[in-house]
Amino acid sequence: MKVFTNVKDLGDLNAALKEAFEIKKNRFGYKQLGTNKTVMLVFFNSSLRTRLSSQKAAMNLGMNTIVLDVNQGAWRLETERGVVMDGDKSEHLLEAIPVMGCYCDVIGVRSFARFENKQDDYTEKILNQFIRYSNRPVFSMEGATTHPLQAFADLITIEEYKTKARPKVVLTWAPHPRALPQAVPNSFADFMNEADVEFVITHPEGYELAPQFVRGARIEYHQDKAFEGADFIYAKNWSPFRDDIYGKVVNRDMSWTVDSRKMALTNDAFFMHCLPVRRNMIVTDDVIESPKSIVIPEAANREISCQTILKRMLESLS
Ligand code: AN0
Ligand code: CP
Repeated sequence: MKVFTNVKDLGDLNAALKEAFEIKKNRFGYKQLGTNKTVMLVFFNSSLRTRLSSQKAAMNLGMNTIVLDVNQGAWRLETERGVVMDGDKSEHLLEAIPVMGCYCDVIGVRSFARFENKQDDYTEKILNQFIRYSNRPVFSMEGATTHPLQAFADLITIEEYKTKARPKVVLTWAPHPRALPQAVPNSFADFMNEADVEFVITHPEGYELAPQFVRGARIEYHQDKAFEGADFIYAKNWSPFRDDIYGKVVNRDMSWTVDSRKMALTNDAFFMHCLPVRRNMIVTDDVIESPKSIVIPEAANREISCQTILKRMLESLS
């Protein structure tokens, strides 16, 4: 595997899940693969889970890890070609990326949507430069439009907790004070559309996600109706994709917060969220603390999704 940015990069999804569960049972069984190999984790944005789970996954495989927080200690990077660099940026990505590639075998990149220019975000301007110029396999640790390590971990978690062959999975928008990217819901939809689940998305009008991720999923604008009979509730805030309101907060309707009244409409559903979560905005304390909340095992599976990707990337070296 040379690139991991979306579900298609996994090939056969059932085979990928099988591999993930084998790794979970025997996470130190592949230590030889990573001996004398180095992964570089490049963060343009904050992280708790991705940072820690990726390092743990690399350790399990016997790899060394270098972490670079671009905004802390590195030179400020210019990302636009053709700019006269007479401002505050000392180095260009076009040199920085191949230099980073010299010191490692695999690269992970976190680079969120900037919401300055929709086209720049949706063409993955930063991540694609790493893919093009690093000369190394590159995996997304949340790009501008996708967060595939999260969605793969989410799918692993749903496989573990489901009690029927084809569960109903509902992705619900919920309010948040700041404009958040669409990467998590995009990837969740990307994966759920390929998985054997009944997939429903619910959100206020104006919050429609990009069609290439929604594909054939059912959209239900009435949140209560969407929750009926659900086996999994996956909550997430995102900002609008629509051109005229792209990346803006246009709705903070607290009636969309996931609470126990709404959970009572479901088929005793499990509650999921990628974290970090704002309590009593996205979800009430009692729901996230309930026995049906699986946010912690979901986060634990981030180690497994990342280890599966790193293992495949190591196997593709040489
Ligand atoms: C980010 C997001 O919504 O994309 C990261 C989630 C994994 N969340 C925040 O910035 C709060
Ligand atoms: N879920 C997730 O990616 O969390 P972090 O932003 O803390 O890495």
